[in-house]
Amino acid sequence: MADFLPFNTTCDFTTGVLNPPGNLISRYLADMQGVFHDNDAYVAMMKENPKIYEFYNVIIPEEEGHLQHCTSIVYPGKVGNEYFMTKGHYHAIPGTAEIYICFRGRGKLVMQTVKGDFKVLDMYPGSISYIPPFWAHRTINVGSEPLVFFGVYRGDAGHNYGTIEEKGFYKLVIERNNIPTIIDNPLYGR
Ligand code: PAN
Ligand code: ZN
Repeated sequence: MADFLPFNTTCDFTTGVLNPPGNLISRYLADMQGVFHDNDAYVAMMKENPKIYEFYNVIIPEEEGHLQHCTSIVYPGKVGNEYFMTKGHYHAIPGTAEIYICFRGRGKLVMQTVKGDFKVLDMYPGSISYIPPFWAHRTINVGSEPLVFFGVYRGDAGHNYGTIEEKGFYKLVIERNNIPTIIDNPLYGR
């Protein structure tokens, strides 16, 4: 690891774009079947298949001593009354934490554990959110501009999407009377 040389990446705080871009992953609505609770709204919106979010990963070895880091951009919008959001995941090594620093926009950071704990934090420019070991995490754009944030986590943490894909999050964030509102997930476990 001592052979690995220091380097800079440049981030545009407004767009979240990294230079060099590293590994860019874009997720469109078509990549998120079964994620949003209103399937009729999902099907109707599939005519446009909008981009929901993307993230730029700096290329770092997947080893314990390193730190993965990336920027994410969640676009504004809704599927029915549910805001655009990330898929969400546990880390493949579940006992690895993460820090999110928000640069732009308004978000909700939804977190849960397999034991049943649940927590939501606000994301706003300057917020530094600590996602402790063992907490699944998803980000939701509840504003009208892109939600842009930086994340950093252990090099070998990896991603486990399967648990969330199978069961979902315990709760959802929907718009009700123009206000982001947390409700029980009617589809949890189905
Ligand atoms: C983030 C997320 C990113 C996209 O970099 O990977 O925001 O969300 P999903 O991975 O849930 O699609 C992170 O938490 N990395 O560990
Ligand atoms: Zn993560």
